[in-house]
Amino acid sequence: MTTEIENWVSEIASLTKPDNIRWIDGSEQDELNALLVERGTFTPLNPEKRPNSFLARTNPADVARVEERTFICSEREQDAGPTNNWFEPKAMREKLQGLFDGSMRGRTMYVIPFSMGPIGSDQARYGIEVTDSAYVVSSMMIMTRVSSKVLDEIAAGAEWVPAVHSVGAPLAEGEQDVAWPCNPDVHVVQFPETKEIWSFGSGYGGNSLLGKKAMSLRIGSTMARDEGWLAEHMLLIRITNPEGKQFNVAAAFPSACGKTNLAMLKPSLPGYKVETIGDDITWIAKSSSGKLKAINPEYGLFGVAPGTGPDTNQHALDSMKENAVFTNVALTDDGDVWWEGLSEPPAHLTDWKGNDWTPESGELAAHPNSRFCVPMEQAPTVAPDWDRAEGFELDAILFGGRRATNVPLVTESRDWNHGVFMGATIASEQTAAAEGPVGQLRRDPFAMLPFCGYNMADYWNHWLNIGNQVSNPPKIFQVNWFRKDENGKIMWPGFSENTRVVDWIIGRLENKNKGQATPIGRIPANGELNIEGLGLDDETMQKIMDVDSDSWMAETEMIEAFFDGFGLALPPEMTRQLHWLRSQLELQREAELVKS
Ligand code: GTP
Ligand code: SPV
Ligand code: MN
Repeated sequence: MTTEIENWVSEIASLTKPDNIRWIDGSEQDELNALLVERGTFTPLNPEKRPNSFLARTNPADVARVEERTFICSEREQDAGPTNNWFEPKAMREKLQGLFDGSMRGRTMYVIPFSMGPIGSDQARYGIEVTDSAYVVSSMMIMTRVSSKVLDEIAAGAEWVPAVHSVGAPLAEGEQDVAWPCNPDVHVVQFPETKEIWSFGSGYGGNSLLGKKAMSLRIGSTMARDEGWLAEHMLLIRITNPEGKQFNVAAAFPSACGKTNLAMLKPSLPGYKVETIGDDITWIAKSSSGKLKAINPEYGLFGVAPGTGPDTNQHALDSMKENAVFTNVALTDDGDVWWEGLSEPPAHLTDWKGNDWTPESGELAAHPNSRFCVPMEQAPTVAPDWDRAEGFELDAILFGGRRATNVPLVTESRDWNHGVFMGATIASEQTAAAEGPVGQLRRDPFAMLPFCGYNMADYWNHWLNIGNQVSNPPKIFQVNWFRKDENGKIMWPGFSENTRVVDWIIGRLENKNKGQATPIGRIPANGELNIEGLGLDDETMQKIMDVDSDSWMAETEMIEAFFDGFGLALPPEMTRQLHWLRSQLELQREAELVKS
């Protein structure tokens, strides 16, 4: 152990004033789970139904990431950019000193050494999280590699990210604890220059499991900028096609927009195989062969429960048969879990708030952002070599979002720079993964809006540079599973049937499909997308693929307004791409006029 870490731990302890300090080495899972049961944070599930599994119910006010309370504290406001909440670092430090002063009183402070990426790999990065939440420790042991070996790596000179977490609910002498302690004054704070994380108030998900969004994306993206790699909100899969050829694909979709589902895709076309490497975060570096290579820095899955059922994602269900922690799902009368989309609703449940529930209750039994948490290794689709240190060379990158209108099922970019424009202009209807108005359309570039640790415009520039530094970058596509008809019904069957889109994309990589040029990129030519047996008529397919010049012209206005917010930081290439798109839309409009 280094004295640097010891000094830091005692410094944090003298600020937060816990009763005890406990160093975690990764062997404590069972002990902590038992403690969480004793305290009432965990309800053990029926071991005959689901061995070694638990249900946690949070405080109903602590159920999702809180983006309004997430701060990037760079020295200069310009370095956080217009899409982040910036706060002056010195003022924030003072604020944090106040919040954390005595915040762990009456509790144990756990010290968790963790690694994002295989320990010892040159792509791995280390962190130490201190927390007063046993739930966080137990979850971190699933989601990251928690081990005292991390301390050895640090002692041997590796860098590490200090991450401080407190639920902000000190206990007075003799005070009875609650099942889910938290504090409404949530602060999730990143200092990109000193690579520090401070999180106060929330015990939930990305707010408190600091290896995830805070380190792997917010701090990760700034490390990546400085060191010449990419830290992304992406799933990572290896696809084997019917000819036995393998393709590695990463995909960025905003929160609750389908990453975990695509990561565990159960192919609907014969001869295809999809193996899971990662479902939420991908770190990408330049490989020696002129390609980009990727790893999943995480160690577990923290997936959205609602909507996960035998018809949508059987593989995900298989991953959570045992050793699973569920948060904010409903409890069945026989001690198992339930959520909307799992099966026909049972006659009686205990809902996520702990109340009696029947189908007549008129409320959701599970919170829309309820989650399951399991080790990666439990995914039945996990690639046997998923955590190999050398990573996986990327053949394609997909960008997507929830778009009821405008965006076709699949579009191929013309080249890398156009692909970066596609990523930069992704918009998506908001989901329950974050506090805020569900369903409202917002720009979510690269699905990184809540996760980019620096100026988004500089991040686009970094993307442009990385692609142009390698000789064989992956091809970039945009997908949209969520286009709706005039009755508000999603037209594309999605889930397993997304295999058909994957099939077309691989056909493009192999140069077997030609596609059809449109102003926004190449879409499948007539007959190229295999829709055999789906029962989709021509009119519906036409609507799923349609590129409408008028509504796209309106979209360019929105894109321009969004770009304007970045001022001089906007890479000129983005403006060039926008002009090109407009000129192509003009041409299509003229052609349509001639035709009519
Ligand atoms: P985060 O973990 O928040 O980053 O979410 P994610 O991107 O991994 O999303 P996930 O795969 O968990 O899916 C979120 C929701 O979208 C679930 O309710 C899914 O059932 C639903 N979903 C996923 N894929 C599809 C699809 O192809 N079609 C439709 N209609 N819904 C989908
Ligand atoms: C997301 O919101 O993108 C998630 C869940 O993956 S959380 O871990 O809370 O960030
Ligand atoms: Mn996510």
